[in-house]
Amino acid sequence: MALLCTGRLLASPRLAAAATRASSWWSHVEMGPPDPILGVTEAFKRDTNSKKMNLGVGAYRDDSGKPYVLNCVRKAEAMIASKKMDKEYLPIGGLADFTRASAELALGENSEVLKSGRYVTVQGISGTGSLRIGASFLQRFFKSSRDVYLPKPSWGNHTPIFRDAGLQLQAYRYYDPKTCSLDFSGAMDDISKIPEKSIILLHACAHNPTGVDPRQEQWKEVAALVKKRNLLVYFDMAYQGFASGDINRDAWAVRYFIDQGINVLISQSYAKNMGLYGERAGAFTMICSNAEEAKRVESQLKILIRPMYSNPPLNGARIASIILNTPDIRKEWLVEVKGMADRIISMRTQLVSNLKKEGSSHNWQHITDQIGMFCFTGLKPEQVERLIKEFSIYMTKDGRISVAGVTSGNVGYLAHAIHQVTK
Ligand code: PGU
Repeated sequence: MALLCTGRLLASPRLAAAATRASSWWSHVEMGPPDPILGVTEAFKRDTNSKKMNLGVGAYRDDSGKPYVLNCVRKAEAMIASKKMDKEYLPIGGLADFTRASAELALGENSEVLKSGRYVTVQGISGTGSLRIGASFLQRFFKSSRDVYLPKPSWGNHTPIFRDAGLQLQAYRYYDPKTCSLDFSGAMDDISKIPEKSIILLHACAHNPTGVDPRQEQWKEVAALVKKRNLLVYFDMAYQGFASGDINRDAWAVRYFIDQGINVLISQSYAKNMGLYGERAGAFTMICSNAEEAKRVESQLKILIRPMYSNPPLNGARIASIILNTPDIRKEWLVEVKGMADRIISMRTQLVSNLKKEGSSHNWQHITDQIGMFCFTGLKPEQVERLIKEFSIYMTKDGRISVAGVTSGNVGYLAHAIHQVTK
């Protein structure tokens, strides 16, 4: 009180503010940096240039640059509205029709795991929340190690997700900036040295941020190695269908590992492949040794979830569940996923041909070789800075662009700008 009174009497507003700060509970709280990915959108929104482009966040846009709501989603929403469904709490583990269909989507219809029931799937708050459930479960029950090995580089949020859950982050080589492609021998070498019974995170497909995935023969070698090293495998599958346009092809690695007897953990997201970003629909699956073990694990997952958010949100899971479980709508969804993946692939080709037209002599082949939502351009931080400042083209500092934000209307402008900063 005395301090506050002094603050009011001070002549300079700056001193008064400092005095008020000193008297606060939170005077020690420092200003944090903006988020490396979502902060890009904030900066983009402030820009008034009519040519501005947001290639930061991985969110799909149609060819006129607009957010795209899938037709199958509109249909599912109409069904929900017409049935006048209630708004009761979901069970702690989420909507059963949704979790069952999610497991089936990841594992494949004929999976032995589904038949034997040796798995548990709970609904999560999209991909991020699902990863966090897994991280917390590992923190509580994985006794042999605290270490999680991430590919270098990985999605920026992986580090705080695992760190905040109380685990320690380590890395294995993954990407070779010299060739803009997979450093397969580096990855194998590093993985072979990971202490036994550690945790390794793998991107199931469409690796973020590099757009570089192992080929099937390479995946086989990785599977043999992690089995030999007895590593716990955690798959982040945020882009099923988005890499190749085919949900089964994109789940190949996950299914192969399971076929090899590797009991993996899987996080899934419907943000990208159903365009349900803000609905926060996702799932977390653990493959167990048998159905009885799965029941025990499930009971503990529920105990873990209950004090975090009690039970998950209803609407997105309902939408996804209708899409996955209604044959006609599911068919339409598969066509739409392929449409999104194909548009991205065609933008990659157009970007390269426009760069050639501009007269760029660099080798841009990696733009078309890479897959999924992102292209890891190889642009240096100072070139990224110039693209933002001089051209209002926003992207993350590491030179990643979300190809989903490129359209036939702006690909020419993008190529021109990239050429200007790289020539
Ligand atoms: N895992 C990976 C590999 C991702 O790229 C993302 C999203 C997620 C999980 C989580 O997505 P959910 O929205 O929680 O389902 N990454 C995008 C979106 C923006 C962000 O960073 O959250 C990106 O631009 O990298």
